[in-house]
Amino acid sequence: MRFASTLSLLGAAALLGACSTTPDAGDIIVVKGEEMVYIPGGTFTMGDSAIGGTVRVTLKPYLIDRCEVTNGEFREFARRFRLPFPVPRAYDNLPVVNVDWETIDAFAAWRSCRLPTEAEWEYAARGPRGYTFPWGNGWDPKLANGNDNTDMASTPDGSVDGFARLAPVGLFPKGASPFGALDMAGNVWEWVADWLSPYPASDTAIVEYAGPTTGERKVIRGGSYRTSYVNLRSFHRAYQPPSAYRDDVGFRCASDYPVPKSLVESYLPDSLKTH
Ligand SMILES: [Ca+2]
Ligand SMILES: [Ca+2]
Repeated sequence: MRFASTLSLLGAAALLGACSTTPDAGDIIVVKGEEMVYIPGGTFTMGDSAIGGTVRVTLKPYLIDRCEVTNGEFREFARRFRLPFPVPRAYDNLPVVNVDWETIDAFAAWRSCRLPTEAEWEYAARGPRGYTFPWGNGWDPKLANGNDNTDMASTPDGSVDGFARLAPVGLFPKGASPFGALDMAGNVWEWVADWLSPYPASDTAIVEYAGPTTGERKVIRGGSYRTSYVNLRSFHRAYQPPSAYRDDVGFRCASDYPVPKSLVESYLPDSLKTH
């Protein structure tokens, strides 16, 4: 999803212009027309000791979509490859759902991106301080589109997030992750690249951890408008077969950094263009 906010684009351009050769964490970089946030490399603890264990992971710099992929974005892909896509244009700002893993993997390649690894997804959501939720450690139902009818869904004043089903992407800016990614908690679950597997035991941080190369179930992350805050915790793992279609599972793309010069929009300073 690309926001046509002059302010945000000017702000990003100013930020990038002030840099020498490397963006700052959370800077927005537009790649093939889509806003992605820059995440510097880092080492963090993936998972949670109370639910399935942890693993130390070291990541190289990468980009991840600021928002979930929308119906509007997916429509172009479907048209190009003559895929049936009977979703009305009125829903173009909603996240795409009912998409199987193979199809979205192909979408990511078409966009010159890829799916995030599970580790990249979790780091993008929790940030370097390892928050429980993208915004911090405390649950707040106003900061994400979760299930309005579960325990703790309501705030003390009785209000909820305002969406019984899908919300347009990017409507919870106060729920942004430390890197500026939106809807990492709730709205739709998000497919990642990895097959489900227990985290490996390791005495040292694993570089670019990406799970096993084969499996039967793909990981989904972040919870959805159907789920309680428990599933919206950023370390929570769920899964389904790659052939599954669900009306509350979508995705976002990631990319290595730097990206090829030809894919980056013109406002990016020459100092940031490589290859
Ligand atoms: Ca909701
Ligand atoms: Ca989400």
